Amino acid sequence: MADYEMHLDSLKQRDSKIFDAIIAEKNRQMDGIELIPSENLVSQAVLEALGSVPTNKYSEGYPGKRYYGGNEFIDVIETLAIDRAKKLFGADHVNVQPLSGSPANMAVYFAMMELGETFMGLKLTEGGHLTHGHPVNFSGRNYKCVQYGLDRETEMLDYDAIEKQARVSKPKIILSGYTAYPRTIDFKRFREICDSVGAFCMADIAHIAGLCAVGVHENPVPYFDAVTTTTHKTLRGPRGAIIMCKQEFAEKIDKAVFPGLQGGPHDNTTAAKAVAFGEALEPSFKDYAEQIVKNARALSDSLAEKGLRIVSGGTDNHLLLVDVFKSKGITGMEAESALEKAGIYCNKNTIPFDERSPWNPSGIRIGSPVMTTRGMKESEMKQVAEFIAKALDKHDNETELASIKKGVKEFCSGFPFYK
Ligand code: DSN
Repeated sequence: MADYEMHLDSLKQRDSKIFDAIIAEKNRQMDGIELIPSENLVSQAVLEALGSVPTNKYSEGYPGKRYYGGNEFIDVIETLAIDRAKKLFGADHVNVQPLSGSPANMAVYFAMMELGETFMGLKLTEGGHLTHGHPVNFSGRNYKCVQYGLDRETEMLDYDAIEKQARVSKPKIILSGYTAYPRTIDFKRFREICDSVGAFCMADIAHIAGLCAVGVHENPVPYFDAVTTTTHKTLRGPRGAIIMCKQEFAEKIDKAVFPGLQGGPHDNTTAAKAVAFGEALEPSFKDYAEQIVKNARALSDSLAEKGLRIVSGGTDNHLLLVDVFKSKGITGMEAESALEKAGIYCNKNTIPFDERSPWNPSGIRIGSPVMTTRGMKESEMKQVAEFIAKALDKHDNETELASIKKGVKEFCSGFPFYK
């Protein structure tokens, strides 16, 4: 654990307003229970790489073939990031330049489809992502997107139904991998479905990448055509993304990233990605990933015991969806707001077949990666569930919520991370 403020001395002197806001944000992160499943806390080494001099450099192109001089050491950094990601996921080819998850998905579509062609992805309201074909997003506007859904009864994927839909719509790409799906994904089945209709087999494993890297969730990388992931969720790296693909698609995908969609990569972020991949290659990362799932299950069980309806009846990964509308008669927005006042952070989320709008849906989405990074285990998840249930019960009582927040802060002080 490093002294966070010590590294910001110059900033403190140069720009106290930004310094104060950064310290306030650091304190918020440390004093609260962070349950947003797409967030994590990076190591001091990752933070240091992010705040380092490669941010000054332009390096359009790829290692050994750049459009600017002076890239000798940037090539070392990017090659290390590529090699570590290949080893971590068993990938043939890795592009480490995508600036984030959306451009990574865009690059694969751009490489593998013509505008107007058809692809399949899961509906946003049932756990997919905006870039998986939502009509307001580039993916839904530029391509013909056939959206699949979940089974109403189980609230899980129905592979037979997806296969039937694929036979009818004959998509160019079938995309699996989700942002709000608490269950195991049968990637092998997706590969079979793609093969049966001749579709390009793609996954977006942004949420579960850290689990896939160490076999805590099935890893699709070795046998899928292309897999995208952000690097900052369960993978616990800097904000950014990578694309992994079979060698035969490497040239097309690299060209789609640069010069197709992006200019110069963010080399400081590439350095931080390399550091995070190095950390994920350490044996302790597997313990971390296993604990993420144990903690999510413990949280799910404890919340269910307190009468909260957990979508699909539980979780197999790092996240769960809670139907607060049915369980407590409050909306996802009201729940998110009450929890925030109690120092507990989550996000409102649609649940499958939600009759409410995405802006004020029936559910909340919560996850265990951050609290697991802080060293919490199953017994602490019971306490977290206590805090959540109490805050939801007292959602309209500001005094009670403020008092819970004090308890949350004290509880969190037992699990320090950034000093
Ligand atoms: N915004 C991310 C999430 O919270 O799941 C997905 O990109």
